[in-house]
Parts: sequence; structure tokens; C-alpha cells
Amino acid sequence: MQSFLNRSAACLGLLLLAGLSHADGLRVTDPWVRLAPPNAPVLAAFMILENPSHSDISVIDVQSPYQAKRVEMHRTMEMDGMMHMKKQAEIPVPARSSTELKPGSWHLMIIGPARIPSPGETVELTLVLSDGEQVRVRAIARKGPMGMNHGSTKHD
Ligand SMILES: [Cu+2]
Repeated sequence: MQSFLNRSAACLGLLLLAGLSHADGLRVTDPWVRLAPPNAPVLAAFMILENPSHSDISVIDVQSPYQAKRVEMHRTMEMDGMMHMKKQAEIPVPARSSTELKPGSWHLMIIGPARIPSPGETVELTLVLSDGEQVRVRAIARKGPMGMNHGSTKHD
């Protein structure tokens, strides 16, 4: 694990020297942030992560330094008939597969947003991948699908 971390750090350093590049391994489609009331302490973000490559990839960190205190990776799962949301250390995207971040499943939790986006505005997120690459994503603020709200709060 330690050598893996060192290797990631080395890759990150190289990436910074070369400027941010788009990862060939991971494709991000339809990134969006659910509309929230003006005083909301958190925002939920969703997107589809596609990995057409032959190697497994994980999202190991998500950053949004100018737009939030921090961003966490969460997964909502059913346990004992109840829906629970748990913080995750990574979001795996297996080779030649995809992982959908959607209400009631994997999602990103934007904690302490600097401001709440209006419909159509975007929140910039940087996905840090297990292979050292970074992917910049602009998630557009919009209404979620009906009846699929985060937690038990209804915003629609
Ligand atoms: Cu969450």
C-alpha cells in the first residue's frame, strides 16, 4: 500500500509538471448536481463513470478547492431494510465496465459548498484516479428525477 501511494504521488508530481491531462482510461458522462435550498450544508453530485480500458480504475479522491470545504465519496445501501449512506474510500470502475453515480447509490457529497448553484450553473470537481491521472468535471445544477431524493428530504 505504501509503495502504491508513493507511486501515485510520483505520478501526480509528473502530471502537475506536464499540466493536467485528460485520462484516457476514464470517461465521464452527464455530471450533475442536485438543486438545493440556499442554506443547504451539502450538495449531491452524480455522473456516469465509464472505463473502456483493460485495467481497473478507481476514483480515490475528489477535490473542489474553490467551491467546497471538501468532497466525499458516498454510497447509499440497504441494510436491514433501511437505507444507509456510508462514506467510501474509493469508487471502483472495473475494466470495460461502468459505475453509475445516481440517487440511492454511489454519489459525491459536496460538503460546505461556497455557494449554492442556480439551475444551469456548474460546480467544478477534480476526480483523482488510482493511476495518478486527474479528470476535471463540470457538474451542471439541475433537478433530480422524481421520487429519487437524497436521504429523506424532498426538494422537488
Ligand atoms: Cu451522501
